This record gives sequence, C-alpha cells and structure tokens, in this order.
Amino acid sequence: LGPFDWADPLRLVDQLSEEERMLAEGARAFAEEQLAPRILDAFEQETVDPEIFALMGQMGLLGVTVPEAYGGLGGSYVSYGLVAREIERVDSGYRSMMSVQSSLVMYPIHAYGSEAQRKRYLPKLASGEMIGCFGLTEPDAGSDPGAMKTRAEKIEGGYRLTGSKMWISNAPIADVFVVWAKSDAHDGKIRGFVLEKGLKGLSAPKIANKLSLRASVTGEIVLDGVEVGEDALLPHVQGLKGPFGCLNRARYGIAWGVMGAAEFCWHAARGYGLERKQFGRPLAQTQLFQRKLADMQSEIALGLQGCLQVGRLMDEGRAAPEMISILKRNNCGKALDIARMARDMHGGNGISAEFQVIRHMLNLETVNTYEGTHDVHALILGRAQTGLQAFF
Ligand code: TGC
Ligand code: FAD
Repeated sequence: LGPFDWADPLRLVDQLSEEERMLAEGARAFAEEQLAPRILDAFEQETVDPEIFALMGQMGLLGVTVPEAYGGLGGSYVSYGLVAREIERVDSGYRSMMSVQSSLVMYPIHAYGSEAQRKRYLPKLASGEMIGCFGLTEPDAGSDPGAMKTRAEKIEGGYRLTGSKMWISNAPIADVFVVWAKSDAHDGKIRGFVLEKGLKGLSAPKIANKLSLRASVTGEIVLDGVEVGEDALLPHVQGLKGPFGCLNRARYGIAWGVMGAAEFCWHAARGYGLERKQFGRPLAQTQLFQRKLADMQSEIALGLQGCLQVGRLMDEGRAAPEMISILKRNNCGKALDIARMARDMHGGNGISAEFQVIRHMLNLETVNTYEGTHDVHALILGRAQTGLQAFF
C-alpha cells in the first residue's frame, strides 16, 4: 500500500492528464491572484466588476469546450469541470459568471446557431469582450419552464418578443441575451433567440439586496415588443431540449464547482481547529471535530470521483442527463452541509466575513436552488427509476 495525502485522499490528481493538471493549476493561480483579492469587497458592496470577464478570457477560461476555431480552448469536459472547481473555491458567484458565459451562452450559439451567429458572437464571448446571459426562468415559471409565457410573434422579416424573465445571472451587464420563447410561427414550440443590448424594448433591471451570490449580478429581462430579424433565431433546435441541452453542461460544471467551495470550507475548518485551543488543547484534537473533518473529506473525495467519471463519459459522448442530476443534486447538498458545518466549527468567528465560510454557505443556498432545485433533481431521478411522473 502507498502513502496517504489527506487533501487528495483518492488521488484525483493521478487520474488527470498532464494537460488537465496544467489547466487546473493555471486556473487556481488565476483565482488566487485575480479573484480572491476582490471577493470580500465585492460581496460586501454587492458589486460585480465586468473586467473579470476579460481577465478570464485572457486566461482561456471562457468556453473551455468550444472549438479553438471560434476562440474557445477546444478542451475536454473534465478540463471545464476542473476550472469550475478552482473558480468556485473562491466564490460561487465568479463560477456562475464563467459557467453562464460558457455553458449557457457560448454552448447554444455553437450547438444550435448558424455559422454567421457563431462567427459574430463566439470569439468576443471567449475573450470576455462581450458578456452573455441566458433567459429561461420567468416570474411564474421556475421549476416548470414549459409553462413560460414569453412569446415570439411572427412579423415581416423577423419576430416580435414579449414577456419577462426573472433571476437572470449577468443580465444587467450583458451584451448578448440568449432568450427562450414560445413561437407562434413554430406551432407554439420553444425557440431560442440571440438578442443584443440596445434593442428597442429590451431592458435588464438589476435585482438588488440578494443575501446570496452577491458578487454575481442578477437581473430581470423585460421584453416589451422587442423586434428582431430572422437572423436572431437559433435555427438548429426547438422544444425544451434546447435549453436543457445547455443546462446539462452547466449543471455538470456546478457539480465540480461546489466541490471547490466545499474544499475551501473543509480546509478552513481544519486549519482553524489546529490553531484554536479550548479546554487546553486544539479543537482538532477532539473526537467530534475529527469526525466532522472525516465526513467532509469523504464526501468531497467521493463527489469529485463522481464528477470525474461523468466528465470522462461526457467526453466519450456516453453521459446521460440523469447522471448529471445525481451529481448536481448530491454535490450541492453535500457542499451546503459542509459549509454549514465549517461555519459551526469556527464558532463566533464563523459568522465573520473575514473567515469566509459563511459567504460560501450563503452562496450555496442559491447553487442548491438554481439549475434545478435539489428536490426537482430528486423527481427527475425518481421518474427515471420508477417510470412514474411525480411533478404534477
Ligand atoms: P420533460 O417532459 O421531462 O421534457 C421535455 C422535453 O425536454 C427534453 N429534456 C431534455 N433534453 C436534454 N437534456 C435534459 N436534461 C432534458 N430534460 C428533458 C425531453 O426529452 C423532452 O423533449 P421532447 O423532444 O420529447 O419534447 O419536461 P417537463 O416539462 O416534464 O420537465 C420537468 C423538469 C423538472 C425535468 C424540468 O422542467 C426541469 O429540469 N426543471 C428545472 C428548471 C431549471 O433547471 N431551470 C434552470 C434555469 S437556468 C439557471 O438556473 C441558470 S443559473 C446559472 C448560474 O448562474 O450559474
Ligand atoms: P419554484 O419552482 O417556485 O420552487 C419553489 C420550491 O418548490 C422549491 O423548493 C422547489 O424544489 C419546490 N417545487 C417545485 N416544483 C415542485 C414539485 N413538482 N414537487 C415538489 N416540490 C416542487 N434562471 C435562468 O433562466 N437564468 C439564470 O441565469 C438564472 N440565474 C439565477 C441566479 C440566481 C441568483 C437565482 C436565485 C436563480 C437563478 N435562475 C436563473 C433561476 C433558477 O433556475 C430558479 O430559481 C430555479 O429553477 C427554481 O425556480 P423558482 O425560483 O421559480 O422556484
């Protein structure tokens, strides 16, 4: 038997290619140098610095899986996951900015767009010169996006879009809006449209006073009879499988990302327990403290192995959406438990911004909810194993 590395107990690192390891190390250095110094202020002030997109773009962290011909990195899904883990180690909001741009904006333009749309948007989205957002959720259609009210009405030479989207990451600073609407010209089927900032009738007011994910800006999208040409339609997909195709990728990235946030909290709790003495010995020398550390270590190691396995299957074209539901649901739930536990293990200091664990805990409440709530993924998995629909 060989040695044991407490921080990488199942030797994830040995299962990565040289290229994947180098990208992960680069992303970690970037996150430590460029993101970590900003996060306390950004979270406290609830401000987002759009420059972060350009910095991520320079590092090749936007559109990791998009082909190089369109400005992406042409990398694997495992590479994309490793990047998400490193960014979310600093903050879920920064990972959100990256994953919306990569999986929810660049992916659909590449997978469903025309060649002209790919050329117009992808290189600038990859460099961070343009910022994108993805509008699916509405005030009355969250877990049930098929109930959306936003409509695309056929007009001469294009479409008129009317409706509103709610809780949209990046929207207030976005240049490019991927918006889903029911189209009367296509039998009421859901179609995707790519809109640009500045169109008449298009606005994206910020949703203020969030107590979670404060470093990522969230907004509404108001579509007040926005007129676009035929060239705004994503030609190659229709129906809910369009947005879900994007969500599969983003949910997969989240499953890796939340493990990064959980690792931060675990390491912080361990470090705190080694330093802090009560009853004449380090907290880390108590049985209860060690049991909590063991639980954190085990859940994170297993969660990361699951991500790697599904990532490899994605790269081979053999992953199923239900596999992603298992990971998104379980890893978000476990990360939230770990962050709450780490908060508790820091005692009173645990509620201070300086110790960072409560920020991760607050963020993970959002991550557990968006991209399909914990319970919605349970229903997806329940349906897959019983054949019985329990949504309604
Ligand atoms: P259902 O009948 O199950 O399916 C309708 C059509 O969609 C297809 N489909 C999928 N295709 C690809 N991948 C998937 N994962 C798919 N799931 C479903 C399905 O095959 C069918 O196609 P077709 O051709 O037969 O019509 O649909 P339903 O209405 O019963 O759906 C139920 C449910 C719960 C599964 C689904 O609506 C759901 O997952 N709800 C959660 C909504 C959600 O995740 N919203 C996310 C919004 S975006 C976001 O949160 C971004 S935050 C990002 C950030 O800041 O990082
Ligand atoms: P609801 O669907 O109303 O759910 C409320 C509760 O009811 C949940 O606990 C849920 O699990 C439960 N529930 C729902 N249906 C059932 C059922 N059938 N059986 C049992 N329980 C059920 N959306 C986008 O389109 N783009 C974005 O960029 C985006 N970014 C976001 C950023 C933030 C910060 C947040 C908070 C949300 C974001 N969302 C985005 C929206 C997100 O995807 C939705 O909030 C999520 O899908 C849940 O929808 P809802 O909020 O309407 O909750």
